[in-house]
Amino acid sequence: METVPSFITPFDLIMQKTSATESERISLLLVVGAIEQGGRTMAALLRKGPLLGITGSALVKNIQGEEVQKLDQIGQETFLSLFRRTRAVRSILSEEAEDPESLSVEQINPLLVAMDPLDGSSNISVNAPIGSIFGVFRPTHSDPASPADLFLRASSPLLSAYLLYSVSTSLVLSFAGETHVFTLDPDSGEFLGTGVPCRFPEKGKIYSTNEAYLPHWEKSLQEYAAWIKTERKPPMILRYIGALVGDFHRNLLKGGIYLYPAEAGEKASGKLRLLYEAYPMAHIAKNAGGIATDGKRDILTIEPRSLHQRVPLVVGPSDLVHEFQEMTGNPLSDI
Ligand code: P6P
Repeated sequence: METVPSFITPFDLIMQKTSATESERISLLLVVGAIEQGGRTMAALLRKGPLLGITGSALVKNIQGEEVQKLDQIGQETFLSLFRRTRAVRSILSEEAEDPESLSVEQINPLLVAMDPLDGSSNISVNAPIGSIFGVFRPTHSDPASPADLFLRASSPLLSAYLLYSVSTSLVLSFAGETHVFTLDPDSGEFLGTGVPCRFPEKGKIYSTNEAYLPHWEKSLQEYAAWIKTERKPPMILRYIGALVGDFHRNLLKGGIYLYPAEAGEKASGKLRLLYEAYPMAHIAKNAGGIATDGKRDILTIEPRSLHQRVPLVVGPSDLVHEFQEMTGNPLSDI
């Protein structure tokens, strides 16, 4: 008789771990439930996007000065309303809004959520992979800190997640020292995973970066980019989707390093945001046997100075990140 594979759900993962207090676990379940529901909603909208006339530009710029896509706004409103309904989120920081939004709470241990509701939205109009990224933090102070202070005092994420809208819809969750991959069953609406923690493969050969900017990189990075294609044994191959979640996910499953370095000029601090892109991806990577740095330090040791602070991002399996750090003169001896 054919054995049916046994799957777990994100609910099972949260319930299995004892690293959270009972009340905090309830808040986590509510927040993860909101992420799942938002994933189902966005996946359904993206599948029909071109037919609904929602894949284009909203003809406005966000606080980052970036052109907003209609689905960026839809993603923002979708996740915001779902988190609001949990009554378990004290404040939300989003790439799409300058200031955090404070929400009414009923749970004893409410949480903080930092999110990029739709990352890589320039891929929407060409039907290429995009994602949503979430960092869930425990408020470190019960005093009436300002919403901004709550995030600036946040420690490492309690739970991190991303949704990848692609051939299938994946939900990757990192919690209590493990990273797990779940896949949306479009028929049942459930996100199902094997229960086996996901780990980066070693000796990966993929690097992901936009080499168009190479002339603006520091010399040591230009030399690294040349070395990995010529003298390194084996040489590396370039794969780049233009959406962090898509590039990271392929690298997580096949073994690869993602690089978005600082550049001379307007990207002197890099492009990606610390609180709702670099932190979550660093947390997910760490619990999958990887590391994220800003080229010099572990991302998770960087204290945020501002809500939308940008950082250079190097993230991937430990062996490839250590190799990068060695080759660019910043060895990571202690991590
Ligand atoms: P570029 C998307 O805008 C994003 O923030 C990441 O998802 C992606 O990896 C990067 O920027 C792409 O940037 O400059 O190569 O288009």
